[in-house]
Amino acid sequence: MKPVFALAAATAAVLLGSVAPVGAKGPPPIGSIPLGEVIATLDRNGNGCIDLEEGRNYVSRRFHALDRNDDDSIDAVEAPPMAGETSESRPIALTDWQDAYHARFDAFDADRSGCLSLDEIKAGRSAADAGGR
Ligand SMILES: [Ca+2]
Ligand SMILES: [Ca+2]
Repeated sequence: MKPVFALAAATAAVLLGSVAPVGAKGPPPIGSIPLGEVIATLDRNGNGCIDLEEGRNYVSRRFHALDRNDDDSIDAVEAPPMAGETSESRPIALTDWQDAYHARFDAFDADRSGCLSLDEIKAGRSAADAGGR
């Protein structure tokens, strides 16, 4: 793709309100999944809540989908920082990505059950919206 064409495409994306990075694929950030769908999307063992491992598998899949050159590092080209991301610095190593997820999981898991209920996710997101990132 020639630079001038890429620029035109990027401008069009901005104008259309779609600012997804070029080539970005894979699952969306957990934080962007609608509240009513997040449990159904991530709850693989059907216990009605998101276990640490279920969320961890999800964010790991997402990491590898974003890591297009498979160097186990996500740079700013592969994934420009977006609102709601767990980290805004680049590049991000897989371990840092998972650590950020763990920290977020712990912050959300109010009753320390090791599993996030819909209420906990709802409360966690409200807290994040209020400024705690
Ligand atoms: Ca589960
Ligand atoms: Ca990479």
